[in-house]
Amino acid sequence: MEPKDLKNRIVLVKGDITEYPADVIVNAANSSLLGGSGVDGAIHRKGGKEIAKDCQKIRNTQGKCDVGKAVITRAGNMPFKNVIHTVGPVWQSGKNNEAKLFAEKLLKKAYISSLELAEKNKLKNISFPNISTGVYRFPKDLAAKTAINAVVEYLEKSDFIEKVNFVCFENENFKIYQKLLEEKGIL
Ligand code: AR6
Repeated sequence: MEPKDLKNRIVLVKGDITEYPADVIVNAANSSLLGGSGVDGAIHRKGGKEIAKDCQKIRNTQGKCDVGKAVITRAGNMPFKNVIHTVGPVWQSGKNNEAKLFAEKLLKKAYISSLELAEKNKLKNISFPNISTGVYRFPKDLAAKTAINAVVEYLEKSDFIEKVNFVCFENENFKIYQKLLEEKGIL
């Protein structure tokens, strides 16, 4: 696929994911699905009890959400059709190369699982936060590269998803994405 075609389907945004219009937003959750800090905290605060209720229901029926997997709930008080909750890998410092590759693979899987779940639920416009780059301490540049490559690979295979919004809360992440997307001719 030409960069110009991806240009229309990948959007870079600086700000709060709960404030940017989309069909569905992705939450960087943890395996318990019971909430936390960072973007998870913001989404549960804004969305209200409905999201926690749905997460609890999933816990009761399916159990915990493994790293790299994704589940879907309603969006509560937010103007989205749904929220997809995925779990990124925790980065451990002093990783050997094998462990680093495994972490990258799991982060890629979190993006792909979310896109697959969006498509399965007929959601065409999806926003992602910078999964694993906060509490889970994944190196920001490697996380951005992994996220962009996963999304590009998916969009090249399937034309169902119309828009993927990378919503960067921090300026540092925004700049990293800007540089990488420009290098690929997407921005
Ligand atoms: N909109 C968009 N991005 C945000 C927002 C927001 N409102 N708030 C923070 N971010 P993190 P993780 C960015 O820590 O590293 C939670 O406790 C933030 O700047 O939210 O995957 C969960 O329950 C960072 O770049 O998620 C898990 O236990 C990015 O979101 C754990 O943290 C991800 O940071 C998951 O850690």
